[in-house]
Amino acid sequence: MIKFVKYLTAIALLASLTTVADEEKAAQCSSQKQLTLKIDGAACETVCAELDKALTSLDGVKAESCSKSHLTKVAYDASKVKLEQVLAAFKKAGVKLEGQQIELAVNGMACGACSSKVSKALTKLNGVLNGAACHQSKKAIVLFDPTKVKAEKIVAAINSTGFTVAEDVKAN
Ligand SMILES: [Cu+2]
Repeated sequence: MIKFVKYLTAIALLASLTTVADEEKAAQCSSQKQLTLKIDGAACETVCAELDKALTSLDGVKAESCSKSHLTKVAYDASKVKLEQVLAAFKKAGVKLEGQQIELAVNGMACGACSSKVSKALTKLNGVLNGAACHQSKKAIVLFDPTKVKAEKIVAAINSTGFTVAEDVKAN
């Protein structure tokens, strides 16, 4: 009988633990952000490692830099750290940050004229450093300054051309 009671207590405890874990997960979802940042083409493996160290020293930040693609993938908790702090870590590590990069799936582009229409709309935007759409891959790759323009505005610019972004970018 005692064993049975212990068993029940364990289940109750387990149930309450799962609830806490779920709540934590929900909170993480709302403040968890992911960024892909383009870095200086001169950054070698050692520099990338230094950069990752500077980034992960921040509370709630995970980072992985690739010295081949020159992209740094950063995941951070916006309730613990601000974007400005993330960007400051690049300065601290002595790495020139070219901008934030997003890849968007765009519906409706059928030929080169379509993709150049999208590309034009992108490069016209203030804060966009480079925007290129391709009708073959049906994608637009945009490099921008995240302190000047938001991903939502980039999506709106694409949608204004008559072609539509197929995904939600709120996570960016
Ligand atoms: Cu076309």
